Amino acid sequence: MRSVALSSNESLANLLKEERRFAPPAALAAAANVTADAYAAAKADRLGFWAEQARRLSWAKEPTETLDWSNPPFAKWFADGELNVAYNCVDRHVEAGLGDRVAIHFEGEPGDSRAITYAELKDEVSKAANALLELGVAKGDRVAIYLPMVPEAVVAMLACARIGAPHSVVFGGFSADAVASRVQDADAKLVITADGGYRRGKPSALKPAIDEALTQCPQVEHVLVVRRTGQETAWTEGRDVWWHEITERQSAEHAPEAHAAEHPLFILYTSGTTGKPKGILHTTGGYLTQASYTHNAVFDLKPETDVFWCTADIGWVTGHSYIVYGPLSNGATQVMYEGTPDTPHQGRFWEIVQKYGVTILYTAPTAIRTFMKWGDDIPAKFDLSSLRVLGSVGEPINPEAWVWYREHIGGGRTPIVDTWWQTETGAMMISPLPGVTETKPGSAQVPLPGISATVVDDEANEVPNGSGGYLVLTEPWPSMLRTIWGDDQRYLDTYWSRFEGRYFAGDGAKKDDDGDIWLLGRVDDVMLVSGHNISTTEVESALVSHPKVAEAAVVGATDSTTGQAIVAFVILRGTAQDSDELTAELRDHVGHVLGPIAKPKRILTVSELPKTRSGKIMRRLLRDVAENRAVGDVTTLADSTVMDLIQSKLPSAP
Ligand code: 6R9
Repeated sequence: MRSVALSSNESLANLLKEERRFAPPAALAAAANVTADAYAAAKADRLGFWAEQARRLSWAKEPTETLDWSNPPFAKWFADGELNVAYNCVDRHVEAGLGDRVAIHFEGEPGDSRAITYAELKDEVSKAANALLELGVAKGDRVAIYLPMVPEAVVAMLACARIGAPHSVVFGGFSADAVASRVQDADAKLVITADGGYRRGKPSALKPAIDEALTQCPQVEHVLVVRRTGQETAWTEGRDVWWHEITERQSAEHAPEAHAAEHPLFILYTSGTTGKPKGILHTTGGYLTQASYTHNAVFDLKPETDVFWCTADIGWVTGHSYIVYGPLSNGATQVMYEGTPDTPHQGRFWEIVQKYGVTILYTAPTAIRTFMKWGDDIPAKFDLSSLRVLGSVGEPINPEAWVWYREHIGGGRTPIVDTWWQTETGAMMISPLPGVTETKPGSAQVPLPGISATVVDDEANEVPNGSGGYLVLTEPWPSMLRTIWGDDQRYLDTYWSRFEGRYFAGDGAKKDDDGDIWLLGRVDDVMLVSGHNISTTEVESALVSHPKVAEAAVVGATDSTTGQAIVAFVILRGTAQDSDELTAELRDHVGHVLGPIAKPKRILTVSELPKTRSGKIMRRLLRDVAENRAVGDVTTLADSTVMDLIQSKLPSAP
């Protein structure tokens, strides 16, 4: 990682002033699951607070100890407790008489739909668990999952959890090489995939990537194949097994075994910018406790009446914690959508909200900015009055996008929870509470009850209010990663070596005058202009606050006079036309909002930005373009042709 040293009297940009405030709606506050006293209670007795949250779950053996931190930073939570995650997500709701409640309203991209009740989910998970056992998967074996957004993905994950076989979900759409390196690193014994999935109106094959990847993974014994599209599929006799054939003949009874709280639940790879991907390891009891608690608290979930929809892909940690483990452990009813937001039309999301009466929507800033670009008239055609809480995750949300989300999707009524967390943290860490927090557009604001986070300077001193630095977590939390799979040293080096005794998240942040936290982007992306650290997030937010700009990505490019110069890539809104006058106007606008030091030296208008499958802008690739270098590794891009488009715009590109 490129590390940026902050000179002692220099703060990590603290330029943006956002004065808008939104109080929680009175009715929501009055009936909220969590009230302001939770903060004080958790502060007075942090471990007692988490022990109490663990009681949300059904334990086969109740834990008597909460945290074992005798060998930091290797944590054990609830270590002498035992539980089964699938039992907690499915069976116990059926036993409580909720078997007829819909767990998943599945909406396929071509328009097919399926409602799956908790009773049906229990049968499907049990059959799949029995099928895995028949295929020789035993407790502790790893299973790789490479599926589209179909209910079988949820069933497969829960079946693995049920028998204690850690899953490793790989984004459907990653290349064969990316799959191979992940399957090898986890030493997976079985792979679950599909013939294909629907994307942008067409079937898109998945199994060929597995066939290619497995030429490098001789240890994989079987490939379980879900039939989704019915397209032609190459078949390896003896190795490949149709999901429907094997599950159909299984018993719908499977007795869930209790697993130790620290038994591995899953590995999820984060791409990182260099080196081989890191297998983030999560375990059972602490992970489920925090996924369940945060889903209930941050969305104010009322499982009897709410319809929850998290638009993430299951291959992203957000899908793990807020499609599978959080909502299902809470007995929620949720929507699961297979496809893209513009298929067959740009109102598809809003049509789904209207169709199912979605009450809580959780999506990413990248999607919100795209909806802004498509125009206000599109959501206006649908009835979105069922919505009562909106969530955001994945990147800092620009204040302008936040306000647009609240106005045009939330009808000006809904609180927005901007939730900061990471694959490594397993569940939400910093977020407003919808019935408590007076929200500020663009700020994740406060650590959740039971979570300790702060902002420090280069010397690990906590910065005063009004200053910037590095975001750190100062106490262990239940859903924290336990290590990097097979590489304890890398776990220590990556997260625990920068600041003694503190977890360094890799993000820059500032505290405002009230002590609220604003995330400023990855420190690798921070720009150093004439000796000033300037955050990408603030310059991007300034650009997006101009009415003609839909999206912006800025990078620091080497510059002989200023060290680095700010280069901005912008996507214009609607009918706005690229011109020298507009570029000058945008530069002046940034200068006006943030100060002259933050004015981009160059502004390039583009039609797309390079993003990962989870919607994060890959600034590293834009830096390559801005510095006239050959573009680096693009294997985790959602669409690798984007870089060609951007380069073709550049007059000086080699
Ligand atoms: C859940 C997830 C983690 C990184 C994280 C940060 C960025 C996520 C954010 C946010 C500002 C938010 N991030 N949520 N930045 N505000 N609300 O995204 O996990 O894919 O591992 O990414 O995403 O930079 O460090 P992951």
